[in-house]
Amino acid sequence: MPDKTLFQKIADRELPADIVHEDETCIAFRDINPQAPTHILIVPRKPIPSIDDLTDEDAAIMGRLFIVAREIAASEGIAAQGYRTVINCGSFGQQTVPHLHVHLIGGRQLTWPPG
Ligand code: DGP
Repeated sequence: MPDKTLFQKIADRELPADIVHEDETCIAFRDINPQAPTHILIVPRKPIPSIDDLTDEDAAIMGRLFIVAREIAASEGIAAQGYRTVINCGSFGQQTVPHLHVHLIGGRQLTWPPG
């Protein structure tokens, strides 16, 4: 059995986090280093390392992550003004935790393009 990822340890309550949502597919908690007033990570329970590892069997999981993002945006009160979802991938994408996750970022005016 491979070592658990950081985010699996959070999902299994082995590490603390400010959890805002969980269901059988995913867990969502506040980012430890928020880049905006609302910055939440939505993480599949399945430890898919990155977008680059996705297969057809992960399609429903990925759909669920974005449905949950919409639901959390509503509950956080950021839906009307708009928000951003981001999935970093690999070194050039500046992914630092090798367990796929959606960043839900909002609560302030964001800029584009990203750095
Ligand atoms: P990424 O760079 O896309 O892999 O994003 C990883 C995010 O995870 C980053 O924004 C910081 C956050 N993070 C790292 N360690 C922890 C932790 O222990 N707890 C929480 N809540 N967030 C973490």
